[in-house]
Amino acid sequence: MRYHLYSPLPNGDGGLKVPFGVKTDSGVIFVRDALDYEERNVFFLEMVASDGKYNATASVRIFIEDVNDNAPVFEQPLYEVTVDEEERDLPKEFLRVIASDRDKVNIESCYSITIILLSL
Ligand SMILES: [Ca+2]
Ligand SMILES: [Ca+2]
Repeated sequence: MRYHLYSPLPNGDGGLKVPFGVKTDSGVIFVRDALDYEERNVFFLEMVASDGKYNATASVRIFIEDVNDNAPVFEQPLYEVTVDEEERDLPKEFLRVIASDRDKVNIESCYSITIILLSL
């Protein structure tokens, strides 16, 4: 028995390289190239088994799981703020900074930091 894995779409899955291979004698699928959830998180492939005379086909769907591999990024590199002296209404919020994260894996992937003026 011989096994072949291929992308059913022309042009190698829409021009995207398939990062998986198959051992043609055993049907074992393996990761051949680095995976990146943020680039692509699902692959729809086709597996063909051939006995030399007849073929059978099965669909293979591979879902990539997200890991925390990107650092959070602030919306801007510098925040400047001017605060009046002698502020009486304390605590007073005066600046909010937000950082985002390409990873979806952690629910706290969006950070919001509010700096609160506690005393002057
Ligand atoms: Ca992250
Ligand atoms: Ca990730």
